[in-house]
Amino acid sequence: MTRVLSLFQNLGIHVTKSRCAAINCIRANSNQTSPDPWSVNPIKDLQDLVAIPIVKENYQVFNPSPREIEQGHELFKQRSGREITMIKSVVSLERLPEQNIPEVSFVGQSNVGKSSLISALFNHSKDSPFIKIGKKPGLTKTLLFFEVKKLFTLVDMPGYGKKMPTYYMKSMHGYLKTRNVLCRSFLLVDSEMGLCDVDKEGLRMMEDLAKPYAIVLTKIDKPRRSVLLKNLLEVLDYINKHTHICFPQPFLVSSPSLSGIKYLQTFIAHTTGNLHLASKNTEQT
Ligand SMILES: Nc1nc2c(ncn2[C@@H]2O[C@H](COP(=O)(O)OP(=O)(O)O)[C@@H](O)[C@H]2O)c(=O)[nH]1
Ligand SMILES: [Mg+2]
Repeated sequence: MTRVLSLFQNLGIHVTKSRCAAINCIRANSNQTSPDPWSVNPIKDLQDLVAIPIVKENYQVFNPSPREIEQGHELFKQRSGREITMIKSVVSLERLPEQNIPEVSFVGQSNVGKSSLISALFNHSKDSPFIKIGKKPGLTKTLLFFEVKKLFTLVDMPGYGKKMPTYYMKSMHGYLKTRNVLCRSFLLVDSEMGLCDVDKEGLRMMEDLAKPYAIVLTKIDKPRRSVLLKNLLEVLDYINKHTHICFPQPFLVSSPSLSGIKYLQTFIAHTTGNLHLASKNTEQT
């Protein structure tokens, strides 16, 4: 805990017991009017650990209302059996499906939780497409395309990393560089491990590609809250100092508990042009 506190101090964040108590009190009261824990941005659940806003106010650019979050979530619900389907699994760039609807992709190291996250995004639909979740790293070796109600496509990418064969790397890079319908990528980082060298390599690649992307911290059910906060603060510091293209607000998710899933669903609905947000302070992204 001492190390965590000194890290906060290095990042210029002052933690006090009395302010924690005050914020806790406000949270306790506000929780009474917030019946659905899945609708909340999980960053808010860490706010009681520090006395100043975790994400600076001018970086809080995505602020959907509870109603908008329900609308975003609604888009991922499957009503009839074939509204959300896996349309293609491809290895080479020549075989990419021809799509004229917006696309978002999920990029990250093997085992970071890409397939689990896509599965969780579809979790509330009873006939979700079957998605393989790896016990061993490197299970997804192709680009998997999931179409949602003919409105947009989610793409599960092969995990990158040191052991990634050159042709996977080429197809991933080529896809990210040339895909015209790609409107946002999500680079996934394990919230328990924090940013590691391979993640930073991925971030440099995304910056070089200069295509819109955001960071998603996965597996937030695993680390202690203090560790999660420390790793989140490091990610925010990295975004601030080393990126120009990255969306300023990271997304926090847990696939088994579904924490943060509705909030991310809403962002995807918005970023693919399927949900207009009227909320004050929401940047047109
Ligand atoms: N506790 C926890 N485990 C997760 C989460 N997401 C993924 N996992 C586990 O991490 C492993 C790799 O997940 P997978 O989705 O296959 O990762 P991928 O290689 O990036 O597609 C599997 O054993 C998952 O059950 C999460 O949010 N919380
Ligand atoms: Mg996978």
